[in-house]
Amino acid sequence: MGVKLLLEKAHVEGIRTYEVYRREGGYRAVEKALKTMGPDAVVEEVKKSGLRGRGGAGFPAGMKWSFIAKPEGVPRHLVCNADESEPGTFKDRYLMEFLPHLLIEGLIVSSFALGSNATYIYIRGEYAWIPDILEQAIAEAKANGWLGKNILGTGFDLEIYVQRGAGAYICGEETALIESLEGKRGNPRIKPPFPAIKGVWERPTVVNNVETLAAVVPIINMGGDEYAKIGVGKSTGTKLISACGNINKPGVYEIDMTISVEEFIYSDEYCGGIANGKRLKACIPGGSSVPILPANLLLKTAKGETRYMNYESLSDGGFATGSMMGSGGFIVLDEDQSVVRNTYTLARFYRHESCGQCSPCREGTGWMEKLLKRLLEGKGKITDIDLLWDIQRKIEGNTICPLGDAAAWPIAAAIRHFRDEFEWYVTNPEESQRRNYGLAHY
Ligand code: L3W
Ligand code: SF4
Repeated sequence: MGVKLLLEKAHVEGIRTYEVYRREGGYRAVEKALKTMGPDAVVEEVKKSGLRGRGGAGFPAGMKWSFIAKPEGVPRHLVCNADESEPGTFKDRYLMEFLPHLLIEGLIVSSFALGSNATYIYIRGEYAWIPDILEQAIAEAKANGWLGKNILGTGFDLEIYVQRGAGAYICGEETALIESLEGKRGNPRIKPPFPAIKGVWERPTVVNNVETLAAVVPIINMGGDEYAKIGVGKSTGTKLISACGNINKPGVYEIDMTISVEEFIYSDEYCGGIANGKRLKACIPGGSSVPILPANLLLKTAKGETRYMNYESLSDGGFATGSMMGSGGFIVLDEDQSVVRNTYTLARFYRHESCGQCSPCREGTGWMEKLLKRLLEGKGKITDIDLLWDIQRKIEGNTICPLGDAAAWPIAAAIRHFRDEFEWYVTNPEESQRRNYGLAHY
């Protein structure tokens, strides 16, 4: 049984309520941070912990916090990115639904560190039932003196507001989220300036993912150095993985990033193996924006080294930035799945979610969807595959926000690793239409 820092208490009866959460040791991190540490010391602990952003980019959280500008007399804000919309990713939902006080506690400590007196949770509209859970936890925390004016007599004031999104994936991109929070259409802004300099209402703002902010609680309780001893290399602490697709035990798992991908898929503690006795075909290890890997490259790297569930071991996917660890959305495909069809589903998703500001993304995502549909319908040509490759190349790196890249990478990886399957749709148009070619569930 691996170490559990976030989900340890998830199954305690009534943990969603303040009484039980407090009885189980909740809000100790707030007491410690506010009464004995001070803001700079909290930032220092988070830096020491090596915590990396859990939303997808893996950017060091302590470093981001230290970037926040502090102009005289200008309020600063913390924004919790709960717009979890990456296909295959549902770990933030789990945290918010079952451990709302853990998030609220993390937000109080983090707001204190950053000097935010008004902190926002921006939550995706489709998580319709969760804002009530969060509002309840906020009300309980306030009634017990953890929020409001002069918290614990330290002079620190904090209010937390929950803002619902309206169902746009792009609002998970931090600058689009900020625009939406300001009441505008969620169009990403050009960076720099980064939100840490100019964010909500042009004020210095830190945007962090739900899991990142929840992880601040164990970091403060155990100390940054102890946290950094868990995991390996620059993959410190634990990571939540939402596992789905053709596995026996889909769900949210907390791992300590030292386990191998093979163990994660096949051990009973985690995914429990491939469903229905099928063989593993491929996997998208970190949410739909990272490359798909065929089974042989998933379990071992091209050099034949065992692959582990951490940022470094999952970083040679052949795409420009980031790690295939991504948001931790682990999508498994068995031997019956069609990579072309799965790629089409993703292409359709990105076309639908493109905000339309940049031509390569707006036009390219539409073309890619059309070409993939043509292939799937048995009407494609071999040159369509080359055209697909060309279009994705022209999107990558040429857009305002990473959605363009995220639309391009899955297509690049699918063609790179499964070109024969794309060609099969061209050379076997009738059979491809007769076969009930599967689609993983995510
Ligand atoms: C100040 C600098 N701040 C960087 C900050 C920046 C941001 C963070 C990371 O995209 C990825 C995307 C998706 N001064 C700074 C600075 N920062 N340099 O650091 O920035 P960045 O640009 O590396 O990434 P991002 O814009 O946050 C996130 C990928 O994650 N993804 C997941 C997406 C979906 C979800 C979800 O549903 N939960 O996250 C999966 O791979 O494609 O590449 O805060 O401001 N010099
Ligand atoms: Fe909008 Fe796509 Fe450009 Fe991002 S890359 S700003 S989603 S058009």
